[in-house]
Amino acid sequence: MRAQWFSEARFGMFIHWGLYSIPGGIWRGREMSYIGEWLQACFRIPNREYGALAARFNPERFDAEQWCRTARDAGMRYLVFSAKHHDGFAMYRSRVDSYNVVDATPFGRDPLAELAAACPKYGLKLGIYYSQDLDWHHPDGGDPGPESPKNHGMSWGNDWDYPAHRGKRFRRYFEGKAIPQLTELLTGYGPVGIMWFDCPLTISREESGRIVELVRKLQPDCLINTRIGHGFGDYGSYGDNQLPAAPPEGMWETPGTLNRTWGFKWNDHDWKTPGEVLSLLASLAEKDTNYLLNVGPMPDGSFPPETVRVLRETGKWLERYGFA
Ligand code: FUL
Repeated sequence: MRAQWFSEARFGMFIHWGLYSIPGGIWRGREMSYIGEWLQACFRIPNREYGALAARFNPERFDAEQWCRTARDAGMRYLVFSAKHHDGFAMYRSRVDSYNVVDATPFGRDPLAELAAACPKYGLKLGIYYSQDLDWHHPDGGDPGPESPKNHGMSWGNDWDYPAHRGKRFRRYFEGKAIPQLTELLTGYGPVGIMWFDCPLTISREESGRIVELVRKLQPDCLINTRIGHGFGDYGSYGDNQLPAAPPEGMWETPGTLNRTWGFKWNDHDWKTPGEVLSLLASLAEKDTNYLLNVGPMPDGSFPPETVRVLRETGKWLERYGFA
């Protein structure tokens, strides 16, 4: 069964890493209270200015093998890497759009390629996060418009660079960027275990279905989470940090943070203890729900020391009692 590995996996590593990791929640001396990867929307930073962060992206300590080893030693069986978050910046080499980590940064390496090569060595399945709807860099990226409710006071779409909501044609972004980039991701990195989609706010049923078809065609064994939208998907994504009440049918996963953010924030020190992680893992496992626990790597490419400590302790405990 193509999904068997997922039901048995129980524990995975979510990785949110991007340009937002550099300011780490602080922009021009002002600190945001919301999750770090929303920095651009929070401060309504124009793309010209936000994109300039790319010139400073040079994570000398990035080591895909080290990331994978940390995941494996924590008892995790898969990882999901943010190939493109809502800011629209591709964290892999994209020929479709030069707004990507290889072409736009002094780093010039493709972290997704390095992770794809490292994962199998540590028994990990590779998953890819792709924001299929929201894209703040593209003029036609998903935008529910000024009448729709805000997200913690922020616009969902980029209405600071591109205010004319009615002139936006999602289709142009969808055909011109999302589909071609998804094609790159599904053809350039070997077997993909999961395509992890998010925030289906404006995408149509037909468009979500098109993505499903593309994944099925290019990677028949790849699983899709339900945040693809419109009831599609192979397994259910609960809300962020959500503990399900009753064991549901089918396969489920809860994405969770280790502190209060996904993308790295300099001043978020509110770490869960290994005991808390273990008890969440156990409660979720009891409900046949995988735990996709997040790591927000720092701008230098390393994991925050606290993250490493908590994950190491968690893994040691699981091993001692025969769970890993
Ligand atoms: C949410 C996103 O908006 C957050 O930035 C994060 O990626 C989380 C896992 O999903 O819906």
